[in-house]
Amino acid sequence: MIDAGAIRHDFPVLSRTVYGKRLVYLDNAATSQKPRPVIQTLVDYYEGYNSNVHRGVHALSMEATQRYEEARQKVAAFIHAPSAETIILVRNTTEGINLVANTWAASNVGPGDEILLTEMEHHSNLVPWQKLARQKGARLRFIPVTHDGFLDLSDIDELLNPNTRLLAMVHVSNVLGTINPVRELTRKAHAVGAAVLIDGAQSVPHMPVNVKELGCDFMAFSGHKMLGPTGIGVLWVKDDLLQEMEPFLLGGDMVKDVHREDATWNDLPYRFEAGTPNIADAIALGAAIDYLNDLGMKNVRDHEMQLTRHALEVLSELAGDIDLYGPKDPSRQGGMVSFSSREVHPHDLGTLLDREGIAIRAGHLCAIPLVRGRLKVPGLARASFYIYNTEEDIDLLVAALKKALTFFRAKGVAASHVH
Ligand code: 7TS
Repeated sequence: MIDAGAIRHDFPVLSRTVYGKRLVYLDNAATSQKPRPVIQTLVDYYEGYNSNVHRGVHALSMEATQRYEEARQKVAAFIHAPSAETIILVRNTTEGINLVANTWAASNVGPGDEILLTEMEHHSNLVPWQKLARQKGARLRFIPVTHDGFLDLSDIDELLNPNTRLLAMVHVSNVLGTINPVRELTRKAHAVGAAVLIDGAQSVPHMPVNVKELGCDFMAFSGHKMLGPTGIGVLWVKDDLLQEMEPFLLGGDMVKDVHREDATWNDLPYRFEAGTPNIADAIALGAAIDYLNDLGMKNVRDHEMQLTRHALEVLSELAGDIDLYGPKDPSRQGGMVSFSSREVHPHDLGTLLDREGIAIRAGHLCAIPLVRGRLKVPGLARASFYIYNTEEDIDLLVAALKKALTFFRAKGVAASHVH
């Protein structure tokens, strides 16, 4: 069990006020807050052993290298990767996916090939594939999303076919919260010879994830959504594919030997980490993983399920005023709820909630084809939870929502904002 009330004390920012109100932070799918041990790890690095890695013979550099490589091992263990060599440290999920598009996919996707995505992808698992498909003469295809927010698998045996080179899909949707059946889909994709990339940005921070069990070939996620600093993320690649991949960024640290006309590549995974890496933030991601492991990822998931259950329950009191999106089933969705008002534009709702100290996300949530194309709304409001959120936070959200809706109704201006 997670004691969110106690955990909150580890997060300095949660004790601040916004417009004189206690901060209620419900924008965790965008980025999480950072606990003191993570912040202290950054300070310790810069005050105690700041230096470059992998190249120094001096004590500070060896210390930094050791801590940096320990962080890589913590990441590997956290997702049950078979070895630390299969962990590439990047900036974020977006960079991880772009790395795959520019390396493995650049050499393995050709004219007439198909890349299968879903209709619920974040732009970072869509736009890189659009460019690749244009360059290679490949075709993008999409698994549709049903009205209640699930993948519609009725045509999956046609969508996954011998032309499919890659299935790239989100594990947990950042818009609907839907937990996708990635393990089953990975098996099906492998049966037709396609590789599988999973966008784990909204799953790895919130539930136990085991890449060996899932069986996928690539998994990308961001440190900043799992208590770590910004600027550090992870791309995991299955060993046999990693061995074949050509480097993406070229320069220092990724080479073994360099001649005037050519060069040989460094060992794995260093050949994919050109230049000075994000040392401090990687080490602090290790501290974030320690923090999550101390809580236990199953407990994290259970806590968020409980919060989602509570949110769905109390939001149902507003059934006449707001529409809820996604599964509406805590066991089938991540810790978030998305909704829209029939009368008030989500940005206006977000702004009024902000005046009450409540931080939510509003808009297209970086998934325009899903939100505007499929759900056909201008935007959504999303409350997303983490380990330090309480049922009281959700009650404050609902009270503020009621107040905002009453305010707009009284002013009678709301309808003109919805377009
Ligand atoms: N994939 C998913 C599913 C995401 O939710 C996000 C960020 C990304 C990829 C990109 O992560 P980044 O760290 O590379 O930026 N999602 C959100 C969100 O929902 N609100 O703000 C960022």
